[in-house]
Amino acid sequence: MSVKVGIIMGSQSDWPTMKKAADILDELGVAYETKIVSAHRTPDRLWTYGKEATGRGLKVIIAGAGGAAHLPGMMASKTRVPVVGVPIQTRALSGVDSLYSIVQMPKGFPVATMAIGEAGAANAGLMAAGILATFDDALGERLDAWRAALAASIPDAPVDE
Ligand code: RP5
Repeated sequence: MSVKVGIIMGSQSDWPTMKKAADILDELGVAYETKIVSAHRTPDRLWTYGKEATGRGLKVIIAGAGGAAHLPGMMASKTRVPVVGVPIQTRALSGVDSLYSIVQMPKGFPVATMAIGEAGAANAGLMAAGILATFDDALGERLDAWRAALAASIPDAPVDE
């Protein structure tokens, strides 16, 4: 199975959040790779990753970063592969800093920005799967089944706990 999704993050400390994207892709049988790529600490690694992304067959890049979170936007500037951004929840500003850093891209270089934190990371996995499912019917069926199972798990009415 060739790797079509790259999950990149600015730091090892982002992995517990970004693992939620990987978990979804595991559930849906989507091959992915993981890599630490920091806009500030390893800019050359960022440049090389972006430059080679299309040639290596990547179809979606999920990029998570926190604080001055320039990784998703810089990656979007370097490759036409769609970038899904995940704002990491930070201690100082609860991830609002990450969100604003990622979402406010100038016209021309979009980043599909998810919610702050683990829900955003999980949704990034689902977003990547949805994109791949536009040209992979079998994956589309697995994604439909995943969504149906989630809907079926929601009770009709609340109960006293
Ligand atoms: C960002 O700085 C990373 O994405 C991470 O969210 C944040 C803090 O990194 P560490 O100091 O924990 O390595 O570049």
